[in-house]
Amino acid sequence: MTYTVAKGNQLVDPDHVSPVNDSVDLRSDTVTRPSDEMRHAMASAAVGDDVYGEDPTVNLLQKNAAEIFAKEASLFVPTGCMGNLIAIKTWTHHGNEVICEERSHVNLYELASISAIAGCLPRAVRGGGDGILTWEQIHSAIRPKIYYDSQTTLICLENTSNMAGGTVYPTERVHEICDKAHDLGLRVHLDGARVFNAATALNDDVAHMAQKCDSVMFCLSKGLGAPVGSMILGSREFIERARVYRKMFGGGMRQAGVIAAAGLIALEKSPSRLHEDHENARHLAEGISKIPGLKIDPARVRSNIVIFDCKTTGMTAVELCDALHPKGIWAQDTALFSVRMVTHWNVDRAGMDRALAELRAVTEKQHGRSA
Ligand code: TLP
Repeated sequence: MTYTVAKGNQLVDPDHVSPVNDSVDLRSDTVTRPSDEMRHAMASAAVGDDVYGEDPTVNLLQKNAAEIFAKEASLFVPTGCMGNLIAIKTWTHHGNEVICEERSHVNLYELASISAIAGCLPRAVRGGGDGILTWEQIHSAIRPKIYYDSQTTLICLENTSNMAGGTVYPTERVHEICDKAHDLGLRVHLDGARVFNAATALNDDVAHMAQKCDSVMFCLSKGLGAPVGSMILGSREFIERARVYRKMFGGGMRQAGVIAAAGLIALEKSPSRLHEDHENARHLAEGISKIPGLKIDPARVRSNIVIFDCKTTGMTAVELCDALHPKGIWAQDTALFSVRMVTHWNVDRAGMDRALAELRAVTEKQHGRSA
């Protein structure tokens, strides 16, 4: 038996995953499928060997991304995980410490590559309930410059903060952290997997938001809807060093223009529609807050991520997700009693209402059972 698909905490035998074509898949915005426009662009993309720097479509994507972020250069990478790892490896040496938020993706969901490959100690700091770090919290985790202490070299910020529920860093906070970090000779990397969602929530532009960050990673393959790919950005010198690590980690792609073509469309067209996903997320959160047994404060939903507590239903998050699944509603457990639903362009308002109706039905059924 082969196991490939993760559902809840479990691994699912793919032979038993029914092809529910009309399912409302809210497990993540990573599940988005490319638009027809993207598919056509992919079919007709001009390509070359990108390891030789000769793929015109990749080169255009890198140029456009760098312009949008007002950074000197950018690099197309296969995944967000690889982008973060390349940035961390480029800024650090083995034995260094990297400050990050406790629930951050680099700390919890990148298979400990920060230690296993970059050789660094993640210095995980608990932010507030919103997962947004303050300079004071970061400052207190910086190691003194003494030869017998491992040295802090990098701070990783995550915007939006995924596991805190898509929360958003105020831009002034990011600027303050960067200024103070730079005064101490530290670098700041932004895991901006969903930085365009953050920009939408703040009504700010990504160039201003990331102006002082030394490097940025953002994903084309989440809310922006491309099938594959992420970008890293920074100075020309940073990107030249990053290119070496991309190759070392096996990320040197050849005729990658085929996927970069979809990325170009994602970058051009998708940011301006993300507000729809945010409105759907707020609608979903408001509906969830009215379902007995489920807890969420809709006012805290700023972007496309909705995380709610199901403890008082008497079901664990895995049980709740498992009960929803046969009804065609797919959600993701993120802790014992915590369920995540992520809105994206493949699920419309009617899909949100279907998810709400099934959530209500499943929790009422459970209530009847335990009454
Ligand atoms: N996040 C995925 C899961 O891995 C949890 C999701 O469904 O949200 N940074 C952040 C903040 C992310 O949320 C993710 C993916 C990544 C990096 C990694 O991106 P990929 O999946 O492209 O390697």
